[in-house]
Amino acid sequence: MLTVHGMSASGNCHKVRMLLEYLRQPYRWIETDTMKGMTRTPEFLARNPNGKVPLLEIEPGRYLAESNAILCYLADGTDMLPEDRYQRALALQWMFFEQYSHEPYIAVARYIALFLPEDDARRADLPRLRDRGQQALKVMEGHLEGADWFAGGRYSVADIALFAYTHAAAGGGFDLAGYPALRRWLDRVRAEPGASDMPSP
Ligand SMILES: N[C@@H](CCC(=O)N[C@@H](CS)C(=O)NCC(=O)O)C(=O)O
Repeated sequence: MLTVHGMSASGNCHKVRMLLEYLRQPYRWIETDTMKGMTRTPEFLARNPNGKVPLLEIEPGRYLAESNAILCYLADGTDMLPEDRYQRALALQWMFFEQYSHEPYIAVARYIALFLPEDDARRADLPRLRDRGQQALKVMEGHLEGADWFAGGRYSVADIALFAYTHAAAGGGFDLAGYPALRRWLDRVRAEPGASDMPSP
């Protein structure tokens, strides 16, 4: 059986849970709290030297890290990864966008706002992170004004990747009121099998 080493309050880990639930694939979830140093133990680093979750254990001793790589692996051959070459590349385009232009701002702002003490120096970064995060939300809004989904004309791994931290953006101080197309898309995703909001930390 597949094993996911993940933290329930992490959007990157939530992506994996949502896809496994959509696919109705049995799995075991090992709660791995990064705040308690569980990704920095010698045992965990032997499995993923980068010390991060999610980590998928495909079979004993065979691991895969990086949330969006895990999504592609699990979705291979299913309706969640577009078969068409261009549409599949568009799904990847949005997943790379998520990792480079969205997650580093929206997820990091959420982490600082929700998990770090009030006097933590990293709070000084919040205005810059929120500004850059708004830019990513505007790019998504522009796309969603003309399309229901991000790739392939239907729900796919690209939607799951972007849903993870977008639906939880309020935790980072983002107000989604000014993004009507994006809010309609969040509701479309929520209506898909296996979709769920992340539990509050
Ligand atoms: N690019 C990675 C990012 C993973 C990541 O940053 N994981 C965080 C939790 S959201 C983590 O494990 N942090 C623990 C640490 O850095 O010590 C992915 O998409 O999987």
